[in-house]
Amino acid sequence: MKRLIFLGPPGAGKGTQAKILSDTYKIPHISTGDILRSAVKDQTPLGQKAQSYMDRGELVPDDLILDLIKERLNESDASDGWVLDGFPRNVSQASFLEELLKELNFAADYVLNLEVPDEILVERLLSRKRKDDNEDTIRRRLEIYHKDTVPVISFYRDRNILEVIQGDASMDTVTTSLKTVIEK
Ligand code: B4P
Repeated sequence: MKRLIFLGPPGAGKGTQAKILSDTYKIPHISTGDILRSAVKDQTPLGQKAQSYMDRGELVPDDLILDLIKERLNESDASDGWVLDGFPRNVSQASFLEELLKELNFAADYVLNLEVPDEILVERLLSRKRKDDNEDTIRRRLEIYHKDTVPVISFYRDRNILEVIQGDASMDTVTTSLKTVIEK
């Protein structure tokens, strides 16, 4: 049984690697970015509220995300493990998740922090050409990452479940490094 949380800046490869681990270990891949993008595409009430934040490269407000994660982690397919990708993005989301996992009698096994230098992230994201991947938005997402998400790294380091993986390598190399940590 595996409960894995990915941390890392935008474009670090969280989504890419989370999908691979989800297929390898047959556990659901829960990506708040994918959930939000699909809500925007379908113009659901959540999508309508989230869209302007995402287009600006801001985090969407916690009140839009917390209930959504709670519901998703309570679904039956999440009882045997999961890969969380894109959540938590700030310390208040991390504290919420910690309480929620306690209530569910679960604990995260590993928090996998993918490290990649900013210059490489900008290059990767510009070549991806997603709607929120223009240079201004990318810079804003990186600023928000440094301000709001970097403190989450210390939150988990203090709990002794943080593993740092160099994400500035080929996709296969990164996957191998991740599996080495998870299967040790
Ligand atoms: P996310 O969907 O989480 O997107 P991301 O951080 O930009 O990308 P990720 O790190 O997953 O990169 P990927 O693998 O795709 O968030 C989007 C937006 O949603 C946020 O800005 C925010 O507004 C909102 N949001 C999401 N969660 C939220 C939350 N919890 N609270 C509030 N708001 C939230 O890789 C990027 C590119 O690099 C790809 O093209 C890939 O092919 C390439 N790549 C990957 N690994 C590589 C490697 N090893 N070498 C070369 N290229 C590689």
